[in-house]
Amino acid sequence: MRFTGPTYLTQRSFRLVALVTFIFASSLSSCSSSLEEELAPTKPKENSSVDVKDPAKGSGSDAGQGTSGQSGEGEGSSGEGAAGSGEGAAGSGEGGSGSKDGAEDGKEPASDPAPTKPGTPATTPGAPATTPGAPVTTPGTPATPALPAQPKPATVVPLKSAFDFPVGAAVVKELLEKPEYANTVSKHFSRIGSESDFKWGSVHPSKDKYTFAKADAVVAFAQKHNMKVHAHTLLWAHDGNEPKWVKEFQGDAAAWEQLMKDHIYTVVKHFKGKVQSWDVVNEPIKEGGVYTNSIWYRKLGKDYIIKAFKFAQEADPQAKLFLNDYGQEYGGKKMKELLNIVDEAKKQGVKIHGMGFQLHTVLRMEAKPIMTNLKLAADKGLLIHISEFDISVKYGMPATFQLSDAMNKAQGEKYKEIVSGYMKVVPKSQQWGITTWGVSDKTSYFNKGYPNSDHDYPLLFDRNYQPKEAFYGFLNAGLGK
Ligand code: 9MR
Repeated sequence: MRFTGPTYLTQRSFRLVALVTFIFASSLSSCSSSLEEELAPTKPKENSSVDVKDPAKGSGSDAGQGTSGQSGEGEGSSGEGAAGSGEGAAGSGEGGSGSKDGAEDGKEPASDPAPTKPGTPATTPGAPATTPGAPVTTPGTPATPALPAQPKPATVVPLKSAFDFPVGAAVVKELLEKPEYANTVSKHFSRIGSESDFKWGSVHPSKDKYTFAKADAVVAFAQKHNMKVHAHTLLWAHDGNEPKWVKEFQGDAAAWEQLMKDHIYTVVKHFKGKVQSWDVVNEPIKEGGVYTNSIWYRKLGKDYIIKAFKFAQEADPQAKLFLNDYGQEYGGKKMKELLNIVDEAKKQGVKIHGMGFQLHTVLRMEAKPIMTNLKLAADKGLLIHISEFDISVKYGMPATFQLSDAMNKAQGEKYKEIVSGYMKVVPKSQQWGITTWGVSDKTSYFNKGYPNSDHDYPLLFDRNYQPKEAFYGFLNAGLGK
């Protein structure tokens, strides 16, 4: 669907479209859930994270359809200007262009991969957000304001040097073997995260087998370079991400609880003293405050979340434990329910230390509502982690889209705005830090598995590991420039 502009819509229907679009944006921004369900390969990889992003093997799923199912359940936005102006976002999507690499296998995609099928609509994780009523642009002609370049120091200073909280990058073990990737990570980041090496499928591929080699290698890299470790994730409330053997496990509720406990105990204890913080549960709540219908929810009810935190706390009382989700930065019932879980856990004597805001966002998303909701969580006394940060720019762009100078600068400014906003609204003692979801655009998650996805530029470093305006925007937030 493509809208030519608010002129053709009544104010009311435009708002409705904007809301649906925003909800769509939120669901896609997690780059998970239903899209992954659609694209899930039949066989999970042995001893690897479960890569469910292979549209070439997928069903020709429609990204729009895949996520609009979720959006039907909820109200999404807090109504603080978060709603997107939908220009073709709702329901757009195509059969997938074929994932190029991936990064998890340590193969980097070609720097200028072949464009996706000509004529396919461009979709992107996330959707544009402007204030309802604002003019809508035509795909291919983004209204990117002309902004000045970021001030730059004479030499490239380490990003981490500008911050007194940890600045992290989520890495992929195999990519750490590549010098340019490894050097960028060790020079600029003070914390390491991991895209998938700690996930259930990676560390616990069959009932009696734990495989820690990959995650151990990530931890060893961090130790060598004096970095902290934030591990992701003990449970992902989405069936596509637990291995087949878990889904096929038979037993009553007590047996399921034991299964979860064994996993959490074994994994957390293995990394005790080496991993400072964990995403205990990832993405438990959907739009509208609805619980994600995962196997854990079906077998144990909503209390599985609090139980998971309890087990993690018992396994390592020193570790800081996070509830990680996407889209709650726009408030609404989703945010409310996440905060309810925190309160309920407290009542039960279980501590949820922090909230992870993934913040896979897009260039035109407004920063203001994000800050309102970071503050809301901070006001609860939670540690706040921006846990999977990136800013996608290719929404509505053709498959051959190259990052323009104007967009590069606008992205730099957006990084600066969000990072400085975080520093402003989150009290220092609650700033758990900011982690980007990857290192360079070359190996960004968003450059694999999505239609038209080889042409996104969401991260701080370009395909040659050179700092972009995004890097300087982030840096300048820390330097107060
Ligand atoms: O970036 C991760 C990708 O490499 C994996 O294939 C995928 C499935 O395990 O998970 C991606 O990471 C997701 C993260 O675990 C949770 N939030 C959304 C991230 C992007 O989908």
